[in-house]
Amino acid sequence: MKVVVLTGAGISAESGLATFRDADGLWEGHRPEDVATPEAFAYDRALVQRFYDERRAALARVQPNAAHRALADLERRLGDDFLLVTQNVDDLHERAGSRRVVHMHGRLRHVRCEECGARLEWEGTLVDEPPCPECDRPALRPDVVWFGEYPYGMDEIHAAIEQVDVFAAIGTSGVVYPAAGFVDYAHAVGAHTVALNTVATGGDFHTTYVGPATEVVPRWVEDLLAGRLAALD
Ligand code: BV8
Repeated sequence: MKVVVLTGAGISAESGLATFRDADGLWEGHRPEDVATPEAFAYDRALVQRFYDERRAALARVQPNAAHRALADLERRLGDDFLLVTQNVDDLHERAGSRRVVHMHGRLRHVRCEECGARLEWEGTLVDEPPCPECDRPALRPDVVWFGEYPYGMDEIHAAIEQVDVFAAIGTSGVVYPAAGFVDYAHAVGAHTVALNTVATGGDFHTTYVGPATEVVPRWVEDLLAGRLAALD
């Protein structure tokens, strides 16, 4: 049984990280178009660098939750038949033990050099415009995918969904594309689709678990594995 899980900001909400849309459309007090586009970066580089510096620093103050851990357990049980695709730029999936993670919108603890293209792990700040360790020029930006930029891992994601039996979307409002379109692709290949969210989201899923991720994700993993074991009888 091949499983693909897509996670969004909602899976990290109970760890204390702000979701993208719950705070009445403001994101840490900013409108997304003012901080998460190349135009915003060109217009006010320091504001955008500071926005990501603050979110990168916040990672040190939060921990993975039971939902992140349940997905790491599922990966250990399914191995290569499991792929975790996340829209999140936090590292909570990895810190919970997930290994096969596609960060389609990039990662907060990574930076990219606009001059030489180097992609590097980064714990510090960027607002002070530090020199790129590879080419020494002050051209580092957050290694995240902004609106209008091409997401990472699309080939790997499409290859996995082509073979998928179960597709689950966890803690995502289904507003941002191309991630929001993955469920349609899963339906087209005959997969069973599941939404896990505090609200019954848009998008037509075969099954919906309504509740906080720390409750419904462990429950869904248990149901899935039990069903899987039954399927092997
Ligand atoms: C692309 C990274 C071409 C940075 C993010 C007009 C002009 C230009 C582009 C477009 C346009 N119209 C449409 C587009 C495409 C655009 C888009 O979709 N725009 C939207 C706003 C309409 N997309 C793009 O530009 C993408 N690139 O299209 O390139 C292309 C086309 C096809 C194929 C390939 C390439 C790039 C989009 C990436 C933008 N970057 N983030 C950063 O994070 O700083 S997006 C940002 O939104 C975050 O990544 C976030 O994860 C993501 C999605 O939001 P969600 O994760 O769903 O979070 P949200 O707050 O919305 O929802 C939280 C959910 O959790 C809610 O449902 C809530 O009920 C639930 N919840 C809350 N608490 C809990 C919970 N659930 C469970 N338990 C809880 N406790």
